[in-house]
Amino acid sequence: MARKLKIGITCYPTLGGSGVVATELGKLLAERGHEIHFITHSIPFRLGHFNKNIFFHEVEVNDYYVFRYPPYDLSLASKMAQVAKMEKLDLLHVHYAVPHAVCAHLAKQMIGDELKTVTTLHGTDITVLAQDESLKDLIRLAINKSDAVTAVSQDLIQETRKLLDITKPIDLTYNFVDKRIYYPRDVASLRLDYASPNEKILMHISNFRPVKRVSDVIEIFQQVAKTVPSKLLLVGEGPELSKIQCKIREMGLEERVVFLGKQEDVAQIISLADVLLLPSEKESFGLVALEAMACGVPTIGSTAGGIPELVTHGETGFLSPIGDVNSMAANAIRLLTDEKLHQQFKEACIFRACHDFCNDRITAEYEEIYYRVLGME
Ligand code: GMT
Repeated sequence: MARKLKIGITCYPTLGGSGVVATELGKLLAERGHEIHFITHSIPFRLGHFNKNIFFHEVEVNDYYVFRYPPYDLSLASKMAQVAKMEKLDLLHVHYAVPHAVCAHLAKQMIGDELKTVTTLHGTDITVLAQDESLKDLIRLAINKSDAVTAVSQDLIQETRKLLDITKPIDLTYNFVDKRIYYPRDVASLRLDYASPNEKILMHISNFRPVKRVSDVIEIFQQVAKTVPSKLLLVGEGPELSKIQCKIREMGLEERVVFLGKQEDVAQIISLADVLLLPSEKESFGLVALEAMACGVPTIGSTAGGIPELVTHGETGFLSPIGDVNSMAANAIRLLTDEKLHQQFKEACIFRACHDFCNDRITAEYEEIYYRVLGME
């Protein structure tokens, strides 16, 4: 049996799907007997219960008076090296090229080549940052210096190659959901707090950044609400929130839209929905669509980035070109007015999430990559 590993994990601990995936992966690896050391600026928000194999090392930023900007990245690199040395880490698995993979490269230079580094690309580090000429060389360096690089969709691999001219192999490792947490919850009585028995629930969950096109969500809902008695539940918050609130008032939809703000228990909330709306402009994977899928909720969304690798058009949801709100609304109406079709989609969703994106399968894929970089195949 292969030896258990000591793994350092760095991610953005407080927001977004990348932090969720990194934290859940750490927890699953710990359950499999590996020793996991999170090296981040605060405790990852999904860390949850105590586990004897999980450790947290806080990165504290030096704020000397000569620093105009406190250098978080240098503090992180030093902390990575310090933890790697003290805990005799086998490898660092970092989520996001900039700055995390750059810091891991610096840490490796302090420790030596025996410390291996694995970088997972999640999207905006490539699709947004790599468009900036001033950052391209840095991102390329971070990728080329990693012992292994993974990306969360085939689309992101292609984008990375195209934008950065990278020839190094990139492993495809899809995001996953823990099937012990993400399954259709019994929310019959909770549902009555949001919608009457004859109403359908549409839901959108995001960080309300412009790339999520939350305006499209409202326009889709406006069309749906004309023919289907329904409510729209909006979960999350972010820069576009007040603009969206205005739009909802202007359209006279206040009575039919409910804002839930940021929520922790996504599985419970998503189970309330009949469909999830994800009309994003950019989406390297779309973790929320997978969370919905595992809870039996089909997605009506765009064909952006990696969404089509996750949502099978006509089986687990319907996809339309970015910005085509008429088509998205028509698809939502079709699903919400055909009970038999909706039930069929729901079953296909649960099956696909369990088989293709389940925690055991993807965790094993990451383990395989770790053993490969350590020459322990
Ligand atoms: O979508 C965001 O704005 C958050 C971002 C993040 O840093 O978590 O999400 C990215 O990583 C997720 C996990 O791999 C993916 O599911 C999202 O599709 C990806 N977002 C984008 O590509 C815009």
